[in-house]
This record gives sequence, structure tokens and C-alpha cells, in this order.
Amino acid sequence: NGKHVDIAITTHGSDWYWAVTAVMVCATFTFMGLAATKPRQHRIFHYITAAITLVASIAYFSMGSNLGWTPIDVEFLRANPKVHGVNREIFYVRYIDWFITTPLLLMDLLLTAAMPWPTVLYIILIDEVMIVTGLVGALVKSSYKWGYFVFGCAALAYIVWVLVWEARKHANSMGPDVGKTFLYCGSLTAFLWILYPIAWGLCEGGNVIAPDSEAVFYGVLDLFAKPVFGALLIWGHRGIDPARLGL
Ligand code: RET
Repeated sequence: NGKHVDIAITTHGSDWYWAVTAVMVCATFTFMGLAATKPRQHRIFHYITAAITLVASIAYFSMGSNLGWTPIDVEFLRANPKVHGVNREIFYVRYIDWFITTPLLLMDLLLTAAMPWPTVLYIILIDEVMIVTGLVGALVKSSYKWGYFVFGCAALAYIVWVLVWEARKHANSMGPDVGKTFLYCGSLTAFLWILYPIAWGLCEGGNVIAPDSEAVFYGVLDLFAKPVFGALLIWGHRGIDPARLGL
């Protein structure tokens, strides 16, 4: 009904969110099942990756149930009153998911590259800066939100630089199988992660696209960044003994 479109707030959970929930749940069981086929010392990447899709399952369950959001006044909406309104549905639950899962994704990658633990820790701290600035920016009601966005983008630029340069070189020095696994998973990550701030600018930031479109945009990104990434990573590790990586 037209009224709901006007204020851009859905009153029921979307089927798309439930579809993504189902994929995340299946991926979690698959990664856990694969872990069970390995000796315990060979399970670290299965565990990290299953934890990522488990957390995503709960986040998508929340969004499918139309929970985990709050209406935020948006100033930038007057141009197109059909899509834009006084409020926008802001799914803060995404950021709770990302706060837990993006460090785990970085651990998957940086442990594959056998990076020293101070580097892993520091990248995770910078990643938390990125997610928290994104959340605060999404909740801010004025154009100051773009200030937070700039801090978040600077954090992402540093993370991408470490992945495509330092960690890639380090992975290559660990042998061609490690180098290849890192190249595939790291490139996928660098490419996908750059699309998140673009989605943010069109959704939480500029309110250019409606929350239903946001669901599809972030949903496709999350499917590639978590289950597809995870399958690729675990496949890449099939012949690699974690002991070689110091794990
Ligand atoms: C925000 C807004 C602030 C600026 C930047 C962002 C980047 C977010 C990223 C999120 C990645 C999420 C993943 C989820 C797992 O499926 C917070 C949107 C740079 C890179 C990979």
C-alpha cells in the first residue's frame, strides 16, 4: 500500500531476507560438517568460517522478522518524496553482525597469509573503527554523518592496502598453494568490501534507494563475502597443513 512506500518503512519481513537466512544456515552446517571430517588440528579455518555464517544467520533471521532496525530522520530525502520520507528504516543489526564477522573474515585471510599476530590485531582494531563509524554515521540525523563515513573509508583504504600488498607478498612467500588461496580470497574480499561503502552511501547515507533495494544490494554482497568466500577459502586450504602457517 502506497502509504508504506511513501515513508519507506516496510511493515513485514521480506522473503529475500529469509532466503539469505536459509543460505547462511545451510553454509554453517556445511562448514561444521566439513570440520568434523578433519582432525582437530586442521579445523581452525572451518571454525572461523562457520562462526561467520552462524552470526550472519542470526542477523538475517532478525531482519527477516523485521527486527533490528530503528527509524532515523533523514534530511536528504526531499528530492524524491516517493522513495524518500521523513524516516528511513536503519538496520543497526547489520553492524552488530559486521562487528563480529568482519574481524573473523580478516582472521581467515591474515592467518592464511601467516601474518604476525600484532599485524592481525592492529588490522582488526582498524576494522572495528570502520564498522563503528559506519554505525554512528547511519544513526546521525544531519550531514555530519558524512564525516563518520570519511573516517570509515580511510580505515577501509588501510585494510585494503595491507591485504593487496603486505599480506599478499607474505602469503606468496609461504608457498604457491598458500599464495594462490590468498590471491583468490583476498581479491574477492578487496573487491567486495569496496562496494559496501557505495551501498552505504546509497542507503543509510544518501537515502537514494529504498530499503527493499538495500536488502538486495547488501544481501548479494553478504552472500559473496561470507558463504562464497568461505567455500573458496576452505577449498583452498584442503592441502595446506595449518602447522605450516604457525597455527
Ligand atoms: C561502512 C560505512 C562507513 C565506511 C565504510 C563501510 C564499510 C563496510 C564494510 C563492510 C563489510 C562487511 C562484510 C560483511 C560480511 O558479510 C561501515 C559501510 C568503508 C567493508 C564483509
